Amino acid sequence: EQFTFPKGFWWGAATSATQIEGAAKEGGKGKNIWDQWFDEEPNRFFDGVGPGTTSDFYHQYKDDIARMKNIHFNSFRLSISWSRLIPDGSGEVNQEAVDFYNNVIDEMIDKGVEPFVCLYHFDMPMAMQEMGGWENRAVAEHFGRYASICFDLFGDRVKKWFTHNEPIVPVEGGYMYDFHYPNVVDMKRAAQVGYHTLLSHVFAVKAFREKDRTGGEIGVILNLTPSYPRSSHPADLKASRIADLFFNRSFLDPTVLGEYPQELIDLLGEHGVLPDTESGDKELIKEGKVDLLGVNYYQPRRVKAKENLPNPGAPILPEWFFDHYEMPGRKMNPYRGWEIYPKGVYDIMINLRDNYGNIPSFISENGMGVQDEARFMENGMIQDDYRIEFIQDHLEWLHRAIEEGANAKGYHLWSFIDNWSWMNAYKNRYGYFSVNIDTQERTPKKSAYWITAVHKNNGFE
Ligand code: BGP
Repeated sequence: EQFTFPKGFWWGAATSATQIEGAAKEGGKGKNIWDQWFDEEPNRFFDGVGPGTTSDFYHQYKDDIARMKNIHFNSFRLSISWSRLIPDGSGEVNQEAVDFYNNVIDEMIDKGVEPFVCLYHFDMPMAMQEMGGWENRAVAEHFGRYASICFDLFGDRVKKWFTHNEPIVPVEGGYMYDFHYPNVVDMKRAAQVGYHTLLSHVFAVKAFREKDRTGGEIGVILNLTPSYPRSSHPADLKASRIADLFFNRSFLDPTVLGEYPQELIDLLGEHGVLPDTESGDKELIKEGKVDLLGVNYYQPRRVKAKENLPNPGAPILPEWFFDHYEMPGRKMNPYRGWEIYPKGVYDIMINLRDNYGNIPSFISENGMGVQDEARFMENGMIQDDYRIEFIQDHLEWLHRAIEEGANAKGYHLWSFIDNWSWMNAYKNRYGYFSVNIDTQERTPKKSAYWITAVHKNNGFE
Protein backbone atom coordinates (compact mmCIF):
# COMPACT_ATOMS: atom_id res chain seq x y z
CA GLU A 1 0.00 0.00 0.00
CA GLN A 2 1.08 3.53 -0.76
CA PHE A 3 1.00 6.10 2.04
CA THR A 4 1.40 9.47 0.39
CA PHE A 5 0.56 12.57 2.40
CA PRO A 6 -1.09 15.76 1.15
CA LYS A 7 1.11 18.24 -0.65
CA GLY A 8 2.91 20.59 1.72
CA PHE A 9 2.56 18.22 4.69
CA TRP A 10 4.59 19.49 7.67
CA TRP A 11 7.45 17.17 8.53
CA GLY A 12 9.75 17.82 11.44
CA ALA A 13 10.09 17.51 15.16
CA ALA A 14 9.44 19.39 18.35
CA THR A 15 11.36 20.41 21.39
CA SER A 16 11.36 23.03 24.12
CA ALA A 17 13.74 25.66 25.45
CA THR A 18 14.43 24.15 28.87
CA GLN A 19 14.97 20.71 27.38
CA ILE A 20 17.64 21.59 24.82
CA GLU A 21 19.04 25.09 25.19
CA GLY A 22 21.18 24.65 28.26
CA ALA A 23 23.04 27.88 29.09
CA ALA A 24 20.60 28.32 31.95
CA LYS A 25 22.89 30.84 33.61
CA GLU A 26 24.24 32.44 30.46
CA GLY A 27 23.13 35.17 28.14
CA GLY A 28 21.31 37.10 30.84
CA LYS A 29 18.63 34.45 31.36
CA GLY A 30 16.55 34.77 34.51
CA LYS A 31 15.84 31.86 36.77
CA ASN A 32 12.75 29.77 36.10
CA ILE A 33 11.03 27.10 38.17
CA TRP A 34 13.16 24.30 36.71
CA ASP A 35 16.41 26.01 37.69
CA GLN A 36 14.93 26.57 41.12
CA TRP A 37 13.64 23.04 41.59
CA PHE A 38 16.91 21.56 40.45
CA ASP A 39 18.73 23.70 43.02
CA GLU A 40 16.37 22.46 45.69
CA GLU A 41 16.10 18.76 44.80
CA PRO A 42 18.76 17.79 42.25
CA ASN A 43 18.34 14.09 42.86
CA ARG A 44 14.65 13.53 43.23
CA PHE A 45 13.95 13.10 39.51
CA PHE A 46 17.00 14.44 37.76
CA ASP A 47 19.90 12.19 38.83
CA GLY A 48 21.91 15.32 39.38
CA VAL A 49 21.62 16.35 35.70
CA GLY A 50 19.96 19.74 35.55
CA PRO A 51 18.77 22.29 33.01
CA GLY A 52 22.21 23.95 33.05
CA THR A 53 23.61 22.15 30.03
CA THR A 54 21.00 19.81 28.54
CA SER A 55 21.70 19.48 24.80
CA ASP A 56 23.58 22.76 24.39
CA PHE A 57 21.38 24.06 21.57
CA TYR A 58 22.16 27.58 22.76
CA HIS A 59 25.67 27.14 21.38
CA GLN A 60 25.13 24.49 18.72
CA TYR A 61 22.00 25.74 17.04
CA LYS A 62 23.71 26.39 13.71
CA ASP A 63 24.97 22.85 13.36
CA ASP A 64 21.69 21.48 14.60
CA ILE A 65 19.70 23.44 12.05
CA ALA A 66 22.06 22.12 9.39
CA ARG A 67 21.16 18.63 10.63
CA MET A 68 17.47 19.49 10.30
CA LYS A 69 18.05 20.48 6.72
CA ASN A 70 20.02 17.30 6.08
CA ILE A 71 17.13 15.14 7.14
CA HIS A 72 14.72 17.27 5.12
CA PHE A 73 12.63 18.82 7.86
CA ASN A 74 10.40 21.53 6.44
CA SER A 75 9.34 22.68 9.91
CA PHE A 76 10.46 22.48 13.52
CA ARG A 77 8.93 23.55 16.82
CA LEU A 78 10.94 25.26 19.49
CA SER A 79 9.82 27.28 22.46
CA ILE A 80 10.94 30.67 23.60
CA SER A 81 12.09 30.76 27.19
CA TRP A 82 10.08 33.49 28.90
CA SER A 83 12.78 33.93 31.56
CA ARG A 84 15.47 34.24 28.91
CA LEU A 85 13.59 36.91 26.99
CA ILE A 86 12.28 38.79 30.02
CA PRO A 87 14.37 37.65 32.98
CA ASP A 88 11.90 38.70 35.67
CA GLY A 89 8.85 37.93 33.50
CA SER A 90 7.40 41.42 33.46
CA GLY A 91 10.20 43.96 33.09
CA GLU A 92 12.98 44.69 30.62
CA VAL A 93 13.61 42.63 27.51
CA ASN A 94 17.01 40.93 27.43
CA GLN A 95 18.79 41.91 24.22
CA GLU A 96 21.05 38.85 24.22
CA ALA A 97 17.96 36.66 24.13
CA VAL A 98 16.49 38.71 21.28
CA ASP A 99 19.72 38.19 19.35
CA PHE A 100 19.75 34.47 20.09
CA TYR A 101 16.17 33.85 18.95
CA ASN A 102 16.63 36.11 15.93
CA ASN A 103 19.68 34.09 14.94
CA VAL A 104 17.86 30.80 15.38
CA ILE A 105 14.81 31.95 13.42
CA ASP A 106 16.89 33.44 10.60
CA GLU A 107 19.06 30.35 10.38
CA MET A 108 16.01 28.11 10.16
CA ILE A 109 14.38 30.17 7.46
CA ASP A 110 17.64 30.25 5.57
CA LYS A 111 17.75 26.44 5.65
CA GLY A 112 14.13 26.05 4.57
CA VAL A 113 12.87 24.91 7.98
CA GLU A 114 9.79 26.82 9.06
CA PRO A 115 9.86 27.86 12.72
CA PHE A 116 6.82 26.85 14.76
CA VAL A 117 7.16 28.82 17.98
CA CYS A 118 5.59 28.01 21.31
CA LEU A 119 5.51 30.62 24.04
CA TYR A 120 5.21 28.49 27.14
CA HIS A 121 6.50 24.99 27.67
CA PHE A 122 6.23 24.51 31.45
CA ASP A 123 8.86 27.16 32.27
CA MET A 124 7.48 29.82 34.62
CA PRO A 125 9.98 32.57 35.44
CA MET A 126 10.82 32.38 39.13
CA ALA A 127 9.83 36.01 39.70
CA MET A 128 6.36 35.19 38.36
CA GLN A 129 6.16 32.06 40.51
CA GLU A 130 6.97 34.16 43.54
CA MET A 131 3.86 36.20 42.76
CA GLY A 132 1.85 32.98 42.88
CA GLY A 133 2.41 31.74 39.33
CA TRP A 134 -0.82 30.92 37.51
CA GLU A 135 -2.75 31.24 40.75
CA ASN A 136 -2.39 34.98 40.30
CA ARG A 137 -4.42 36.51 37.47
CA ALA A 138 -1.80 39.25 37.10
CA VAL A 139 0.67 36.62 35.91
CA ALA A 140 -1.70 35.71 33.07
CA GLU A 141 -1.67 39.38 32.10
CA HIS A 142 2.13 39.50 32.21
CA PHE A 143 2.10 36.48 29.92
CA GLY A 144 -0.10 38.40 27.50
CA ARG A 145 2.45 41.21 27.44
CA TYR A 146 5.31 38.75 26.92
CA ALA A 147 3.39 37.17 24.03
CA SER A 148 2.76 40.54 22.48
CA ILE A 149 6.47 41.41 22.70
CA CYS A 150 7.29 38.13 20.93
CA PHE A 151 4.84 38.92 18.11
CA ASP A 152 6.48 42.34 17.69
CA LEU A 153 10.00 40.98 17.75
CA PHE A 154 9.61 37.86 15.62
CA GLY A 155 6.21 38.01 13.98
CA ASP A 156 7.60 39.33 10.71
CA ARG A 157 9.16 35.87 10.16
CA VAL A 158 7.31 33.47 12.44
CA LYS A 159 3.92 32.53 11.01
CA LYS A 160 2.95 29.66 13.31
CA TRP A 161 2.57 30.55 16.96
CA PHE A 162 1.43 28.45 19.88
CA THR A 163 0.56 29.86 23.26
CA HIS A 164 1.03 26.78 25.45
CA ASN A 165 2.32 23.26 25.24
CA GLU A 166 0.20 20.75 27.16
CA PRO A 167 -1.31 23.31 29.53
CA ILE A 168 -2.96 20.57 31.59
CA VAL A 169 0.42 19.14 32.57
CA PRO A 170 1.62 21.93 34.88
CA VAL A 171 -1.84 21.85 36.48
CA GLU A 172 -1.56 18.14 37.14
CA GLY A 173 2.13 18.10 37.93
CA GLY A 174 2.33 21.28 39.98
CA TYR A 175 -1.02 21.25 41.78
CA MET A 176 -2.49 17.73 41.80
CA TYR A 177 0.15 15.02 41.79
CA ASP A 178 3.44 16.53 42.91
CA PHE A 179 5.59 15.97 39.84
CA HIS A 180 6.30 19.59 38.90
CA TYR A 181 7.24 22.61 40.97
CA PRO A 182 5.67 23.99 43.21
CA ASN A 183 4.57 20.49 44.30
CA VAL A 184 1.17 21.42 45.66
CA VAL A 185 -1.68 18.88 45.93
CA ASP A 186 -4.95 20.77 46.06
CA MET A 187 -7.81 20.59 43.54
CA LYS A 188 -9.17 24.05 44.27
CA ARG A 189 -5.80 25.62 43.58
CA ALA A 190 -5.35 23.34 40.57
CA ALA A 191 -8.64 24.57 39.09
CA GLN A 192 -7.56 28.18 39.61
CA VAL A 193 -4.22 27.50 37.94
CA GLY A 194 -5.95 25.84 34.99
CA TYR A 195 -8.34 28.73 34.65
CA HIS A 196 -5.66 31.43 34.69
CA THR A 197 -3.56 29.39 32.28
CA LEU A 198 -6.51 29.51 29.90
CA LEU A 199 -6.86 33.28 30.44
CA SER A 200 -3.15 33.73 29.71
CA HIS A 201 -3.78 31.91 26.43
CA VAL A 202 -6.73 34.20 25.68
CA PHE A 203 -4.68 37.34 26.40
CA ALA A 204 -2.02 36.11 23.99
CA VAL A 205 -4.53 35.30 21.25
CA LYS A 206 -6.15 38.71 21.69
CA ALA A 207 -2.78 40.42 21.42
CA PHE A 208 -2.09 38.42 18.28
CA ARG A 209 -5.40 39.37 16.68
CA GLU A 210 -4.83 43.04 17.50
CA LYS A 211 -1.55 43.01 15.60
CA ASP A 212 -3.52 41.83 12.59
CA ARG A 213 -0.62 40.17 10.85
CA THR A 214 -1.55 38.83 7.48
CA GLY A 215 -0.74 35.21 7.03
CA GLY A 216 0.14 34.33 10.61
CA GLU A 217 -1.75 31.76 12.63
CA ILE A 218 -2.03 31.12 16.32
CA GLY A 219 -2.77 27.85 18.04
CA VAL A 220 -2.30 25.79 21.13
CA ILE A 221 -0.69 22.41 21.66
CA LEU A 222 -2.67 19.90 23.69
CA ASN A 223 -1.84 16.42 24.85
CA LEU A 224 -5.02 14.64 23.86
CA THR A 225 -5.23 11.30 25.57
CA PRO A 226 -8.22 9.34 24.34
CA SER A 227 -9.87 7.66 27.28
CA TYR A 228 -11.26 4.25 26.48
CA PRO A 229 -13.77 2.67 28.86
CA ARG A 230 -13.29 -0.95 29.89
CA SER A 231 -16.84 -1.83 28.87
CA SER A 232 -20.04 -0.22 27.70
CA HIS A 233 -21.46 -0.45 31.20
CA PRO A 234 -22.82 3.01 32.08
CA ALA A 235 -20.51 3.32 35.08
CA ASP A 236 -17.45 2.65 32.92
CA LEU A 237 -18.69 5.08 30.29
CA LYS A 238 -19.16 7.74 32.93
CA ALA A 239 -15.70 7.13 34.35
CA SER A 240 -14.16 7.56 30.92
CA ARG A 241 -16.23 10.67 30.21
CA ILE A 242 -15.02 12.29 33.42
CA ALA A 243 -11.39 11.50 32.62
CA ASP A 244 -11.96 13.03 29.19
CA LEU A 245 -13.47 16.16 30.75
CA PHE A 246 -10.60 16.72 33.15
CA PHE A 247 -7.68 15.87 30.92
CA ASN A 248 -8.79 16.65 27.36
CA ARG A 249 -11.84 18.84 27.22
CA SER A 250 -10.74 21.22 30.00
CA PHE A 251 -8.51 22.93 27.43
CA LEU A 252 -9.79 21.55 24.14
CA ASP A 253 -13.30 22.97 24.42
CA PRO A 254 -12.43 26.52 25.48
CA THR A 255 -9.54 26.89 23.01
CA VAL A 256 -11.37 25.43 19.99
CA LEU A 257 -15.04 26.06 20.74
CA GLY A 258 -14.68 29.10 23.01
CA GLU A 259 -16.39 27.67 26.08
CA TYR A 260 -15.98 25.16 28.87
CA PRO A 261 -18.10 21.99 28.86
CA GLN A 262 -21.07 22.52 31.18
CA GLU A 263 -20.56 19.07 32.65
CA LEU A 264 -17.10 20.02 33.87
CA ILE A 265 -18.36 23.24 35.43
CA ASP A 266 -21.11 21.27 37.20
CA LEU A 267 -18.69 18.68 38.47
CA LEU A 268 -16.25 21.23 39.89
CA GLY A 269 -19.17 23.17 41.33
CA GLU A 270 -20.56 20.13 43.13
CA HIS A 271 -17.27 19.72 44.92
CA GLY A 272 -16.71 23.36 45.72
CA VAL A 273 -13.60 23.77 43.60
CA LEU A 274 -14.73 26.16 40.90
CA PRO A 275 -12.11 28.83 40.25
CA ASP A 276 -12.69 32.51 40.97
CA THR A 277 -13.73 34.39 37.86
CA GLU A 278 -14.52 37.98 36.95
CA SER A 279 -17.58 39.32 35.22
CA GLY A 280 -17.10 39.39 31.48
CA ASP A 281 -14.82 36.35 31.49
CA LYS A 282 -17.25 34.22 29.51
CA GLU A 283 -17.16 36.68 26.63
CA LEU A 284 -13.42 37.08 27.00
CA ILE A 285 -12.84 33.34 26.67
CA LYS A 286 -14.67 33.32 23.33
CA GLU A 287 -11.87 35.52 22.01
CA GLY A 288 -9.30 32.81 22.63
CA LYS A 289 -10.39 30.51 19.82
CA VAL A 290 -7.42 29.21 17.87
CA ASP A 291 -6.65 28.86 14.17
CA LEU A 292 -4.65 25.70 14.56
CA LEU A 293 -4.39 22.82 17.00
CA GLY A 294 -1.26 20.82 17.78
CA VAL A 295 -1.93 17.36 19.15
CA ASN A 296 0.61 15.55 21.29
CA TYR A 297 -0.17 11.87 21.49
CA TYR A 298 1.81 9.20 23.29
CA GLN A 299 -0.58 6.68 24.80
CA PRO A 300 -4.26 6.28 25.62
CA ARG A 301 -5.93 6.19 29.00
CA ARG A 302 -7.73 2.93 29.85
CA VAL A 303 -10.47 3.64 32.33
CA LYS A 304 -12.95 1.71 34.44
CA ALA A 305 -15.54 2.71 37.02
CA LYS A 306 -14.48 3.39 40.57
CA GLU A 307 -16.11 1.43 43.37
CA ASN A 308 -16.87 4.45 45.55
CA LEU A 309 -17.38 7.89 44.11
CA PRO A 310 -16.69 11.03 46.13
CA ASN A 311 -19.77 12.54 47.80
CA PRO A 312 -20.89 15.98 46.66
CA GLY A 313 -19.06 18.59 48.67
CA ALA A 314 -16.13 16.28 49.39
CA PRO A 315 -12.64 17.29 48.28
CA ILE A 316 -11.58 15.66 45.04
CA LEU A 317 -8.82 14.80 42.66
CA PRO A 318 -9.72 13.61 39.15
CA GLU A 319 -8.62 10.05 39.88
CA TRP A 320 -11.29 9.77 42.55
CA PHE A 321 -13.82 9.37 39.73
CA PHE A 322 -12.20 6.54 37.79
CA ASP A 323 -9.64 3.78 37.95
CA HIS A 324 -7.08 2.81 35.39
CA TYR A 325 -6.89 -0.76 34.19
CA GLU A 326 -4.51 -2.77 32.08
CA MET A 327 -6.23 -3.85 28.94
CA PRO A 328 -5.42 -7.52 28.31
CA GLY A 329 -3.26 -7.98 25.23
CA ARG A 330 -2.24 -4.36 25.00
CA LYS A 331 1.06 -3.63 23.34
CA MET A 332 3.69 -2.08 25.57
CA ASN A 333 6.86 -0.16 24.92
CA PRO A 334 9.25 -2.57 26.65
CA TYR A 335 11.86 0.16 27.06
CA ARG A 336 9.75 2.63 28.94
CA GLY A 337 6.49 1.08 30.13
CA TRP A 338 3.99 3.11 28.10
CA GLU A 339 1.26 1.52 26.02
CA ILE A 340 1.65 1.71 22.25
CA TYR A 341 -1.68 2.21 20.53
CA PRO A 342 -1.27 3.81 17.09
CA LYS A 343 -5.00 3.84 16.37
CA GLY A 344 -5.29 6.55 19.05
CA VAL A 345 -4.08 9.03 16.43
CA TYR A 346 -6.98 8.12 14.18
CA ASP A 347 -9.55 8.31 16.98
CA ILE A 348 -8.33 11.77 18.00
CA MET A 349 -8.42 13.08 14.45
CA ILE A 350 -11.90 11.71 13.79
CA ASN A 351 -13.12 13.28 17.03
CA LEU A 352 -11.72 16.64 15.91
CA ARG A 353 -13.37 16.18 12.51
CA ASP A 354 -16.77 15.38 13.98
CA ASN A 355 -16.96 17.42 17.18
CA TYR A 356 -14.52 20.29 16.80
CA GLY A 357 -15.35 21.73 13.40
CA ASN A 358 -12.53 19.81 11.74
CA ILE A 359 -10.08 22.46 12.90
CA PRO A 360 -6.73 22.44 11.09
CA SER A 361 -4.47 20.29 13.23
CA PHE A 362 -1.27 18.29 13.20
CA ILE A 363 0.52 15.75 15.31
CA SER A 364 2.83 18.06 17.20
CA GLU A 365 4.44 15.34 19.34
CA ASN A 366 4.51 11.58 19.12
CA GLY A 367 7.45 9.41 19.93
CA MET A 368 9.01 6.55 21.74
CA GLY A 369 11.13 7.04 24.83
CA VAL A 370 13.77 4.37 25.34
CA GLN A 371 15.86 3.82 28.45
CA ASP A 372 19.51 2.85 28.12
CA GLU A 373 19.27 3.28 24.40
CA ALA A 374 23.04 3.03 24.06
CA ARG A 375 22.60 -0.76 24.29
CA PHE A 376 21.24 -0.66 20.74
CA MET A 377 24.43 0.89 19.40
CA GLU A 378 25.97 -1.21 16.65
CA ASN A 379 28.50 -0.10 14.05
CA GLY A 380 28.51 3.39 15.51
CA MET A 381 24.75 3.84 15.15
CA ILE A 382 21.72 3.25 17.32
CA GLN A 383 19.68 0.63 15.48
CA ASP A 384 16.27 1.87 16.51
CA ASP A 385 14.06 -0.33 14.37
CA TYR A 386 11.46 -0.21 17.17
CA ARG A 387 11.18 3.56 16.64
CA ILE A 388 10.84 3.21 12.87
CA GLU A 389 8.01 0.75 13.40
CA PHE A 390 6.42 3.02 15.99
CA ILE A 391 6.46 6.05 13.69
CA GLN A 392 5.30 4.11 10.66
CA ASP A 393 2.35 2.59 12.52
CA HIS A 394 1.22 6.00 13.77
CA LEU A 395 1.64 7.55 10.34
CA GLU A 396 -0.48 4.84 8.76
CA TRP A 397 -3.37 5.66 11.09
CA LEU A 398 -2.87 9.37 10.53
CA HIS A 399 -2.98 8.77 6.80
CA ARG A 400 -6.22 6.85 7.13
CA ALA A 401 -7.80 9.68 9.13
CA ILE A 402 -6.80 12.13 6.41
CA GLU A 403 -8.32 9.88 3.76
CA GLU A 404 -11.52 10.01 5.77
CA GLY A 405 -11.55 13.78 5.80
CA ALA A 406 -9.59 14.73 8.92
CA ASN A 407 -7.84 18.09 8.58
CA ALA A 408 -4.38 16.92 9.66
CA LYS A 409 -1.52 18.90 8.23
CA GLY A 410 1.66 17.41 9.61
CA TYR A 411 3.65 15.11 11.82
CA HIS A 412 6.35 16.18 14.25
CA LEU A 413 8.31 13.65 16.24
CA TRP A 414 9.29 14.08 19.83
CA SER A 415 12.11 14.67 19.28
CA PHE A 416 14.86 15.88 17.02
CA ILE A 417 17.84 15.18 19.29
CA ASP A 418 17.85 13.41 22.64
CA ASN A 419 16.95 15.93 25.27
CA TRP A 420 16.65 16.57 28.97
CA SER A 421 13.33 15.79 30.50
CA TRP A 422 11.19 16.98 33.35
CA MET A 423 11.02 13.79 35.34
CA ASN A 424 13.89 11.71 34.13
CA ALA A 425 16.69 13.96 32.88
CA TYR A 426 18.36 11.88 30.12
CA LYS A 427 16.99 8.46 30.99
CA ASN A 428 14.43 8.31 28.17
CA ARG A 429 15.87 8.94 24.74
CA TYR A 430 13.61 10.16 21.96
CA GLY A 431 15.64 11.75 19.19
CA TYR A 432 16.37 11.01 15.57
CA PHE A 433 19.89 11.90 16.74
CA SER A 434 21.49 10.54 19.86
CA VAL A 435 23.39 12.95 22.08
CA ASN A 436 26.39 12.00 24.13
CA ILE A 437 25.87 14.22 27.14
CA ASP A 438 29.55 14.24 28.11
CA THR A 439 30.86 15.36 24.72
CA GLN A 440 27.60 16.81 23.27
CA GLU A 441 28.34 14.89 20.10
CA ARG A 442 25.29 14.12 17.95
CA THR A 443 24.96 10.91 15.94
CA PRO A 444 22.07 10.06 13.63
CA LYS A 445 20.14 6.94 14.58
CA LYS A 446 18.86 4.51 11.99
CA SER A 447 15.47 6.23 12.20
CA ALA A 448 17.06 9.47 10.98
CA TYR A 449 17.93 7.79 7.67
CA TRP A 450 14.53 6.15 7.39
CA ILE A 451 12.63 9.37 8.06
CA THR A 452 14.77 11.31 5.57
CA ALA A 453 13.42 9.08 2.82
CA VAL A 454 9.88 9.54 4.12
CA HIS A 455 10.34 13.32 4.09
CA LYS A 456 11.75 13.28 0.57
CA ASN A 457 8.95 11.10 -0.76
CA ASN A 458 6.24 12.75 1.31
CA GLY A 459 5.29 9.30 2.47
CA PHE A 460 6.29 5.66 2.21
CA GLU A 461 5.18 2.35 0.83
C1 BGP B 1 5.50 15.62 26.63
C2 BGP B 1 6.17 16.96 26.78
C3 BGP B 1 7.59 16.96 26.35
C4 BGP B 1 8.35 15.67 26.52
C5 BGP B 1 7.53 14.43 26.28
C6 BGP B 1 8.16 13.13 26.67
O1 BGP B 1 4.46 15.52 27.53
O2 BGP B 1 5.52 17.98 26.05
O3 BGP B 1 8.19 18.08 26.94
O4 BGP B 1 9.13 15.65 27.67
O5 BGP B 1 6.28 14.52 26.91
O6 BGP B 1 7.93 12.75 27.99
P1 BGP B 1 9.10 12.36 28.96
O7 BGP B 1 10.18 13.32 28.73
O8 BGP B 1 8.55 12.43 30.34
O9 BGP B 1 9.50 10.96 28.61
